[in-house]
Amino acid sequence: MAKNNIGRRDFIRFAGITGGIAGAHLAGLRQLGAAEIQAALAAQDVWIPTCCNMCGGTTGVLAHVVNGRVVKLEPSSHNPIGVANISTDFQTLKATGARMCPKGNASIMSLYDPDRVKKPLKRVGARGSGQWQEISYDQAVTEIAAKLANIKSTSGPEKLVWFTEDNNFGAIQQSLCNVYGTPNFLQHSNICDAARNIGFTLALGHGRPLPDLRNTRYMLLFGVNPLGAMKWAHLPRILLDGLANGAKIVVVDPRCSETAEKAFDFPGLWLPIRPGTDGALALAMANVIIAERLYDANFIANWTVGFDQFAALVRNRTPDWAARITGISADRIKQVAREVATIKPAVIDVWVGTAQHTNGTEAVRAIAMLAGLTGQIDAPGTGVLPERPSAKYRVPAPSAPLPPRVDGKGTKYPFAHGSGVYIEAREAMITGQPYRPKAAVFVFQNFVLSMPNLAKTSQALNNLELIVAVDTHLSETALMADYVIPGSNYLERYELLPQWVDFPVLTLRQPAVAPVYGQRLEYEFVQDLALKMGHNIYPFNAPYEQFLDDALLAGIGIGLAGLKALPGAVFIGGDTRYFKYRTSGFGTPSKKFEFYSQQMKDKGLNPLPDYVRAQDGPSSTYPFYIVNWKEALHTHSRTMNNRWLMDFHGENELWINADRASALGINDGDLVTVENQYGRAKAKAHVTSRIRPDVVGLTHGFGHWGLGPVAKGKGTNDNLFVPGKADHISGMAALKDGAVRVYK
Ligand SMILES: Nc1nc2c(c(=O)[nH]1)N[C@H]1C(S)=C(S)[C@@H](COP(=O)(O)OP(=O)(O)OC[C@H]3O[C@@H](n4cnc5c(=O)[nH]c(N)nc54)[C@H](O)[C@@H]3O)O[C@H]1N2
Ligand SMILES: Nc1nc2c(c(=O)[nH]1)N[C@H]1C(S)=C(S)[C@@H](COP(=O)(O)OP(=O)(O)OC[C@H]3O[C@@H](n4cnc5c(=O)[nH]c(N)nc54)[C@H](O)[C@@H]3O)O[C@H]1N2
Ligand SMILES: [Mo]
Repeated sequence: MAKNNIGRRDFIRFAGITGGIAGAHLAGLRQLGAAEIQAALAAQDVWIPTCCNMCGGTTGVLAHVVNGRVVKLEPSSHNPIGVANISTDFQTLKATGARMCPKGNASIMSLYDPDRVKKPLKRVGARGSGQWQEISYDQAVTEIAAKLANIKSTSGPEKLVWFTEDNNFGAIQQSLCNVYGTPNFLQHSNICDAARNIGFTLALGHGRPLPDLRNTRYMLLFGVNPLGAMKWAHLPRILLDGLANGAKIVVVDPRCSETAEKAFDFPGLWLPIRPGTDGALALAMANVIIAERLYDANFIANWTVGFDQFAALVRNRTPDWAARITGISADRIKQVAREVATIKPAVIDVWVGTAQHTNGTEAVRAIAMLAGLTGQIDAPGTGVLPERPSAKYRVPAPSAPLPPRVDGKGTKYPFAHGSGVYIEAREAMITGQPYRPKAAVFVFQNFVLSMPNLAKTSQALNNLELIVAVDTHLSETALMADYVIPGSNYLERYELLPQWVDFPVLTLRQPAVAPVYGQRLEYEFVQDLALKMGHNIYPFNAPYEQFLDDALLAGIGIGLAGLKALPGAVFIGGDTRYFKYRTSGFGTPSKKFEFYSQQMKDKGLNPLPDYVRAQDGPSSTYPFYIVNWKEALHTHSRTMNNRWLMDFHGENELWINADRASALGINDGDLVTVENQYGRAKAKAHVTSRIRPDVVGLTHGFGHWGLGPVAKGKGTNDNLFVPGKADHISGMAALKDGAVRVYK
């Protein structure tokens, strides 16, 4: 069947097919074997609407399944992720088709990767030696349950620390942690964009304004590269549409990223900033906007608090002051300040390039102040505050009051992100303060490669009695485990996904094929483990689909079958609404946009977003800043065994400025040594004028010694060189701090 002929009727038909399977699920599919499920799907030629998970972007895709195998993925125009984030744009653009990225296209190679973990593995050699015994699933669950029960009774339930990804099956894992009695349920946002989230939350009471790039006239982008790190597949499209419509683009980035490059094709500027200094740049822009009275006096009078205190703070945060810190000239700072305050609407956005430093939250807050000064919030063509429908999961409450957390969330880090503080949890494994964890479970997390400072991670993990990894591959984290449980590929499982667009959308990830290796899915493993530990209660003893069905009914009033029956299995709850603060206020304690934060003051923190230096920068011994980034062909540390993607780009290169390289006798393609007090490794030099002279950098996620034979030994691990501290407000790992020396 040609995909172009897919209409609403076809989607209902597909939904019917998968709906049939779900019906069987609800009637007790857990008793059906993989072979039967396979048979049910086999001999079909269907397009199943689902959502990609090659990264966290959850693009809408159609999986073409022939004879029980996925043969092709195409973007689904029923899902706004891949089309546009504003509802009217979505309605206009979906007729022209949706977009997906190369990683999504290569999903099949991850699904059918011959190097996937196929059977549960038990460690037999020394930790990390890679010696395994294949064991039965039942033996694995039984032994893990017994060990966890023992740790709980002898040392206390809080000695278990559970780490997992954010999008996927979090509620069932939270349920298990609750009944087990550990408060230490952590999710990966605090190694992702937690500082962005907390910075915006402190300023405007919402953690995720989303840029309306298509309808804007000015884009001021700090530390974000939508054309390379496509957080969502529609971002490149709406950004390019915005430029084609005449918007001007200014990109603040120490290197000329794919997005910064657009400033050479369209009206715009690349501002090559010194890493970790974005906060100073934003404060100086605020200085100009206030001194020249370019602010939105009406918005400030009606919807903000603390303007006077903020104005007093930035009075001597002048362009000259910031020029010395940032390396951006005072004239440029004045020019951009004047433009962003007068060319409206303007998107003022910031992501992890700025946020992943020890001063990340303050820098994000300072940038958010520019949106407050200019009133560019929740209006068309600005940062719009999304409203998201949610599924309401029925999570069992803890049976007893939970002991204190191990990671300082809410105490040492009063404004820590909900996902916890990985850096502190690891610290506790090393120091035993406030107490020493004994067990860690990693579900869909490559802690070893994703966390800064490898030496610390190794030390921490070696102190644990029990490590369980649920992973599709023998990642570096799985290699440290005592038990490895085979994970699933997204094309094998369910998920309910509230989407990050500016109107309420909830979409379904659903199985396109049965688990390829007949393995239990992650959520089934969690249920099995809970049952084995004696928790014969909901939601562990219900079919997982029932849990989702209940959550959907409670959240959006339609169940799983209802969601499947919608075109593309996409629920749309309304249109984009603007200026929501005019009716309900901002989500801050004062209900206003806060230039001054009383809640920060109350916790002994600076109520104003002043500039503080990032903790780790260059010295005479280590003269280069080292930064890192994402690239369009790879996701974090997870795609480096994907044969298609590795064919396109099989290693990361160390970008180094041409002048500095020539002074060091380094030519393009040379193998160089990168080193600092934390690590040393070889890297292939990419000599370019597209990076500041005092900065080197590389794509994150390479340098594997695990994952699979394709990944092994390719490229360089950026996290070897990152000190491994946390931002003191959000608890966010500072993944882009650090300095190195480079030699041939
Ligand atoms: N220095 C530096 N460090 C960084 C970053 C950076 O820019 N620089 N980026 C940070 C950011 S933004 C993030 S979000 C984090 C990401 O860090 P992580 O959340 O750890 O993501 P990945 O590195 O992709 O590792 C995912 C692991 O899960 C496995 N896996 C993949 N798909 C599945 C699945 O469907 N099921 C199961 N069970 N396992 C699966 C993979 O094999 C891999 O081992 O890294 C952070 N770390
Ligand atoms: N292809 C692809 N897309 C992805 C992902 C992926 O792994 N691969 N991961 C997804 C995830 S989880 C996330 S969080 C997003 C992140 O999306 P982005 O925030 O765009 O992520 P990065 O590429 O890490 O960083 C953006 C830019 O910041 C620059 N930078 C580094 N240090 C600084 C600094 O101090 N100041 C400034 N101004 N810039 C700096 C880098 O050079 C880089 O070009 O991407 C998402 N999209
Ligand atoms: Mo991330």
